[in-house]
Amino acid sequence: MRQHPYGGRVNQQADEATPQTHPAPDPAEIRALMMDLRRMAMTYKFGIDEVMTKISILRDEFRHMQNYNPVEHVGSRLKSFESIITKCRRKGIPLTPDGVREQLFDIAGVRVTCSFVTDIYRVRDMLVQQADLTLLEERDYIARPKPNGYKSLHLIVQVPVFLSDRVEDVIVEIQLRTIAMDFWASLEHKIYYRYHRDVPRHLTDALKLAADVAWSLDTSMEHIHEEVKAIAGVEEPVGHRDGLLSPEEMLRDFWRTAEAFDDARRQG
Ligand code: 0O2
Repeated sequence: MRQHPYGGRVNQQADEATPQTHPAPDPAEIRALMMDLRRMAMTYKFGIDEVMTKISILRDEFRHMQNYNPVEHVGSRLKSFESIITKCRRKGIPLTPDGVREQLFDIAGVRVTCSFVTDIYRVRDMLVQQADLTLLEERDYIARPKPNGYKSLHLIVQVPVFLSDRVEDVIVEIQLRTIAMDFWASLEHKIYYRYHRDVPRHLTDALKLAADVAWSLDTSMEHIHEEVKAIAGVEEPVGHRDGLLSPEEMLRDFWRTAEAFDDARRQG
């Protein structure tokens, strides 16, 4: 017997006697494999949930305590089955649940879009110092952009997911980038697939130029932001705080509630 590409066993003798026909896999094995894949997809989804919650807490705390929001947008995706197969083939990873689990690190992906480059590293530092998050690998494509102009900070992290009967360590890829980097990467991704990875030279040149322009925009915006931040007492406009209370408003609310509570106690 040898391993079927998707994990089941195939009868080698039967396979060798009739090489052009594939033996029908055992239905019980298919059921077990389907169950394994479903469980795997679910744990990756829980891994994403854990990371999303961490980012959401950091984002809200920052907004409440510093009147500042370093995170513009957070998105997540579970890599599609087709995309997993393509990547496994490209990288020679065995198409088995174990092969995928052990060698493919971007099945669960979270993308964080920040306003400024410094925010990217600030969010990174806040995440990696958390005790239950392990940084397995870091690829800094901002410090060392890809030759095509791609920039982002990639973190491969491991987070524990507490299930009913066990704890599973799930690997999640976190991509951190600015709005300008994200704009560039989305367009490049579309072009790359539109031309089936064989992009004409004039477009790769134009993309490289656009990446340089995007970087220049990021740098200028950061300088303007730093200058404005240096002006004492500058706060983010209330309208931009998504209805969140400022620390002062929270305190006022707290005292109002405390006074109402005291009044009720005195009367009661
Ligand atoms: P999708 O559709 O987002 O899932 P390696 O061969 O080890 O260098 P690997 O393992 O793909 O490559 O790691 P890498 O380079 O860090 O890329 C991981 C993901 O980053 C990619 O996943 C993309 O999402 C993104 N990325 C990396 N390079 C580029 C790029 O040049 N352009 C754009 N637009 N995105 C990029 P997938 O599986 O390629 O794609």
